[in-house]
Amino acid sequence: MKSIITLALLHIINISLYAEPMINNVINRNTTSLNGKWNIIIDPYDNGYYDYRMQENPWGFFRNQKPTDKSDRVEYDFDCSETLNVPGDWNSQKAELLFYEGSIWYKRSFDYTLNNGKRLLLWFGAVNYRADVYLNGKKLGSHEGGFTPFYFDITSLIQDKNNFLIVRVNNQRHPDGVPTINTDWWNYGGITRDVLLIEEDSIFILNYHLYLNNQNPNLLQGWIQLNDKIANEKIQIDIPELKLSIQGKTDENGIFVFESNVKHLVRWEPLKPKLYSVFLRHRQNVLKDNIGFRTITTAGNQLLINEKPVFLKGICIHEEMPMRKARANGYDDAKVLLGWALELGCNFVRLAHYPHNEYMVRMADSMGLLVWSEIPVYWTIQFGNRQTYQLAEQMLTENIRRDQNRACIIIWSIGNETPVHQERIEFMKNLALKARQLDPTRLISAAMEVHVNPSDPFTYHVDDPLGEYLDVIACNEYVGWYDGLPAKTEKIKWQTKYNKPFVFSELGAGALFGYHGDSLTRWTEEYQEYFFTEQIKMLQQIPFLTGLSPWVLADFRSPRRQLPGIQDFWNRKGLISDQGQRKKAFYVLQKWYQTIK
Ligand code: GCB
Repeated sequence: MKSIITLALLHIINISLYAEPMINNVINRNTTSLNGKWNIIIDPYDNGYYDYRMQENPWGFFRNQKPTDKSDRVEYDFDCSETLNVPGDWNSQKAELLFYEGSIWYKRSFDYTLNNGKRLLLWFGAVNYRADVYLNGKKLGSHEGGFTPFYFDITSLIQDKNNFLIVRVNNQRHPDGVPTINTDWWNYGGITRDVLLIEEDSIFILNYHLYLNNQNPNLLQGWIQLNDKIANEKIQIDIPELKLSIQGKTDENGIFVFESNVKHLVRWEPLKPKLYSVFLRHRQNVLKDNIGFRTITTAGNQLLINEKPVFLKGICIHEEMPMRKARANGYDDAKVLLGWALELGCNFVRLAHYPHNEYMVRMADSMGLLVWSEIPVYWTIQFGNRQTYQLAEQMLTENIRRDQNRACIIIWSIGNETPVHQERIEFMKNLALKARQLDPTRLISAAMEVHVNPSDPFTYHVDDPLGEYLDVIACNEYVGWYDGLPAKTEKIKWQTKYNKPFVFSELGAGALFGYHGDSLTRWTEEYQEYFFTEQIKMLQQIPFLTGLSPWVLADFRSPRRQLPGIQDFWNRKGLISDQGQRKKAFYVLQKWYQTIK
C-alpha cells in the first residue's frame, strides 16, 4: 500500500513530465490505411544504405526514376520487384526468408489530398527491428525497437499524387540492442504491424490518461495532452453513461490535469469487464475511446483489484500464431490466443517478452483478462551501456503511452531473467523509477531469478536486490525440467524477504503433442502432465503465493530449439501444440484453475 501512496505523490510532483510526443488511440482516429502489398528489394549486403559513392543520397537509387546520370542504379526497380504483405513478418511469407536477418527495402506509393490547416502523420504500429523511413526523397528519421509504435509529421512533404514512401527494415541482432543477440524466440523481421496516415487539425489531442484514484475509487483523475504547448485551450471529457461532463483548460504545457468525483460507476473487474464510451472534445473534434475503471493496490502479499484480493491464474503468451508460423496481429489472432487462455481458466496473461500489438491488449480489456506487459530487456543486455539504457527507456515509454488507458494492464514489467550485478541494478532501478513516473497508477515488476545457497540446496530464495524497487516479486523457476525431476518439487521450500505480492512468472516443461510414454520419459505428454501435477502440489504449499503464469500457452518457434524429431525449431513447452491441440498438461492446469475462486 505504501508504495502506491508514494507513487501518487510522485505523480503530483512530476505531472509536467508528460511531455514525450507520443500519440495514443490511433484506432479511433481519422486514418487511412497503407496496409497491403508493398514492393520490396531484398538487400543482404545493405547496398542501398552503405555505399561510399552515394553518401549524399543513399536512398536515391531506389527512386523510381529513369536513370538520368551515372549515379542511378539501373539494376534496381521497385515496380517490377516482388511484394510482401504489410502488416506481416517476412519470414513466414517467403520460404527463402525463414532465417533471413538483414535489410529489406519496402516501397509503397500513394495519393493523398490534405486540406489546408490540417496535419498528416505517418504512423507505424511496429517495425522489427530498425526502420529508416524516407518520403518523397527526404529522410524522415529512424526508429529502433521492434515492438512499439512511432510516427512522423509529414504535413510539409505530402503531395496530392505519387507520394513515394520507402522504408529500410533491418532485423539484424546487435550486442547493444534491446533485446540483445541471444533470445529464445524467432526474430521475425518486417513491417509487422499496421501503417496508417492519421489526419488531424494542426492542434489536436495527442495523448491522455484517465484512471481511478487507487485510494479513492470515487475519484476519477487524469490528464489530456495536446500536441503543442498551448495554454487556455478548452477540453471537455464526456462519459454519457455516467452523466459526467468535465471541462477545463490546458496549462502552459498544453496539458489539462483534472479530477472529478464519480457516482454509480461500475468498475472493470477480471472476467467482468465494464468499458465506458468516453468522448474527449477539443474545439470541434471528438476523440472516442472505450475505457474501464478499477483500482489496484497491494497489502503485504495480497494484490487487490477494487479492494478485493485476486489470485492470478495466468499463462505466458508469445505474440505468435503457431498454426500460421507467423507473428500474431489483429483482433482475430487475439481472439484465438486469449480465447485459449480463457478456456484454460485464466484471469491473467503475461504478454511475454515484449509489448504485444494493441489489438491483443484491447481484446484482453474487453474479455476481462488481467495483463502483465513487458519490454524486451531480456537476459544479458549491455547494462553498462548508456545508449542501451536509453533504448530500453524509450521502449518503456512508448509501451506505457500507448496502453495506459487499458484497465486490464495491472503490471508493467521492466525485464526478464537479468543477472544480478551492480550495473544491472542501476539500469533496472532507473527503469522502475521511469515506469512509476510515467504511470504512477500501476504496479511494477520484473521476472527475476531464484537464488540457492550450496549449503542448503532445497531452500529457494527470491532475494534479488532489485525486489526493493518493485511492487510485485516475480521469479521464473524450472524445478522438474532444467532443475531435477518433477518429484524434486516435494523437497523445495520457498522463501522471500519481501512482504509483497509473489508470483511465479514462469514454470514449465517441454512435450511434443502426440508423443506418449511413461511420466519420466522426457518430451512425452505424460512427463509434462506429471510435471504440472507435482508443481501444483508444491504451489499449494506456499502461503504467500499471489499467482502464476506458467510457460507457455502454445509451442513457439525458436532457433535455439533444434532437437530433431522433437523440437525442430520449436520450443515445446506449450500447453497447446503448434497445430492448436491441447496437450494432457493443459487439462491438469485447467482443472486446478477451476477450483480456485
Ligand atoms: C525462460 C525464459 C523464456 C524461455 C524459457 C525456456 O526462463 O524466460 O524466454 O523460453 O525459459 O523455455 O527455457
